[in-house]
Amino acid sequence: VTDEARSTVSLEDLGPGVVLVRIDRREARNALDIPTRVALAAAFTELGQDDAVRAIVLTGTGKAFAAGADLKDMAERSAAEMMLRRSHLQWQAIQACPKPVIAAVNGFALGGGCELAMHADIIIAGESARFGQPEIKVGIMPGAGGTQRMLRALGKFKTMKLLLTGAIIDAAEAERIGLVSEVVPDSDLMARATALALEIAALPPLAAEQIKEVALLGEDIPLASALALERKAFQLLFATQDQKEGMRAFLDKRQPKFEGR
Ligand code: CO8
Repeated sequence: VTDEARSTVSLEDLGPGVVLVRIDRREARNALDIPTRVALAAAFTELGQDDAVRAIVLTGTGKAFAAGADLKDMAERSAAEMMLRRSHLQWQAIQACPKPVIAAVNGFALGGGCELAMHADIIIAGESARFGQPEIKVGIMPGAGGTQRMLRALGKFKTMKLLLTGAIIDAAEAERIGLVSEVVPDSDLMARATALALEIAALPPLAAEQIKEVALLGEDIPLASALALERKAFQLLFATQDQKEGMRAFLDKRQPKFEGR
C-alpha cells in the first residue's frame, strides 16, 4: 500500500469489535482511483483476518460515499490497459471479507461507488444519499459487479431500468426498491450504522460469518445444494462454545457471554 493510498482510506475504532473504514478523497467526490481501491482491498483483507473485528462500517466523506471509478484516470485507457489493472482482484478482497459489512451511504453512491455499497451486507442511507449506475452515460457499463449484484438484489425490472437509463435515485426510492436496508436523517447516519454494527458485534461472530457465507454462496447455486450447505453450517455451529453458552443462558434466564469460539 502506497503512502498516497493510505491517505485516502483510514481506519477508526468505533467501539468493541467495530471498525470504521472511511474513504476520503473528497475533492474528487471519493472517486475510486487505483490507489484508493488498493487501500480498500488491503483494509478489508486485514480486517477480515483480525479476530477482534466483528463488524465493519464503510463510509465516505463530504458530499459523496463514492462517485464511481475515477473518470479522469479512465478516459484515455485502452482495453488492454484496463485488463492489466486486474481490478477484480481488489474487489474480490472486499467480497471475500467474512465479517458483516455495513455501508453508511452519506451522499452520492454512483457507478463503482454504488457497486462498492452493494458489496456490503447492510446498506444504511442518509436521506440525502443518491444512488445510480450512470456508466451508460459515459459509454460503458458497470464493471465491478453492478449488473449481477443489483439484479440479485432488486430483480430484473428495477435493475434494467436503472442500468439502461443511468438514472440517479434518491434514498427513499432506493429503500422502496430494496437497494438499501434503512434510511435515516443525515445527522443520524453514523450513529445508526455504528449502533447496528455494535449490536451485531455483540452476537456470536462465528454464527455471523456462517450466515454471511451461506447466504451469499447459496444465492448462486442450486437450491438443493444451498440447503445442504445451510444444514452443514447450522450443524457445525453446534461445535462452538457460543452455541452452548447462548442456549444455556436462555434456559437459565440470564444474559449470555459470547467469546467468539
Ligand atoms: N471521477 C473523477 N473525478 C470525479 C468523479 C469521478 N467519477 N466524480 C466527481 N469527480 C470530481 C470532478 O471532476 C470535480 O473535480 P474538479 O474540482 O477538479 O473539477 C470534483 O470531483 C467535484 O465534482 P462536481 O463539481 O461534479 O461535484 P457535484 O457535487 O456538482 O456533483 C456528482 C457530484 C453528481 C457525483 C458528479 O461529480 C458526477 O456526476 N460524477 C460522475 C459520476 C459518474 O458518472 N460515475 C460513474 C463513473 S464510471 C464507473 O464508476 C465505472 C465502474 C466500473 C468499475 C469500477 C471501478 C472502480
